[in-house]
Amino acid sequence: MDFPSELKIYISRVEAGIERLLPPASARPARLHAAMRYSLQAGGKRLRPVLLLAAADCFPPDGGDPLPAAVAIECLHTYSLIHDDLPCMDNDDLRRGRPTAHKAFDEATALLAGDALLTFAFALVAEGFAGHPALAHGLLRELGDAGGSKRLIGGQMEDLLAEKKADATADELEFIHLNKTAAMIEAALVMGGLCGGASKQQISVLRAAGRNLGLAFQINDDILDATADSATLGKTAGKDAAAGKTTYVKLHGIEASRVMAAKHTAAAVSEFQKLPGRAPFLVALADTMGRRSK
Ligand code: GRG
Repeated sequence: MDFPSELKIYISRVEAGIERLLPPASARPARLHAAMRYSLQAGGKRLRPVLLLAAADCFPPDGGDPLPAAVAIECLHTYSLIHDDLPCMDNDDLRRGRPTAHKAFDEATALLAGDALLTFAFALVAEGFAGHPALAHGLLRELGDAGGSKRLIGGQMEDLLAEKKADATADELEFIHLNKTAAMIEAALVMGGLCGGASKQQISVLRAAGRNLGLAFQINDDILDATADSATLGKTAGKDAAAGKTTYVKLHGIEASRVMAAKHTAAAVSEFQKLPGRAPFLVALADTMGRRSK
């Protein structure tokens, strides 16, 4: 398997899906649609939609196209980034190598663009899977749960609360990252499995893989925040230490954090290998993510 070429093909499918499925920038109100496209088309690794498409591809094709679900999860993820960057949250100026949405537009437009991407994600799944109501139901439930008050938004809430404390515990940190980061990665894999008609047991495998991949991803994110520069990351580096934030690096140090990330990556790989065909692309993606530099 030629991993870089396959990855490129998946990313192209996602980019084309975004271009085709999002309302045009000229749709009224043009400023809102331009802001949605600005953030969504700024690049980004497209990790979650690629995971979704690749998970679906582990199963025999059943005629349904998972692309609307892949674009939907990227819309929801992008909304969370836009809102996270707002002055009332992380107050950041740089995202995906460009000025953040509220810098390029204004705060109110950025807030609304985030809201619109969030609701659009659900509309896209409802529309894209209208011919498969049971699948649409499963996908919407997964997206709603992962993006909801107990997971993504709950993780963000606890993250904000933890910032006010001198030191968060390892348990609190794990709660934050299992929800703020791992929930959407897990949902991407599970939604892909649902599109591919995975069994309950295969869905559990995808969930376990997503949990481990999500934790590995976050630990690597903490390591990169402490070791890489803003130009490489396309977002402000060194923010965690500057804010005195509790991270894996602060709690455990760089070397122990690297070991933990490698352990979670290996656990994700061993879950992927339980899937039909041993999921070589997902295995390679997990390994590559474990060595990522941005
Ligand atoms: C505002 C509800 C709400 C949630 C915000 C996404 C988020 C939660 C916060 C951003 C800060 C952060 C470190 C989140 C953890 C998840 C994470 C590392 C997101 C960035 O994902 P990447 O690296 O970004 O996949 P790209 O730009 O490549 O898509």
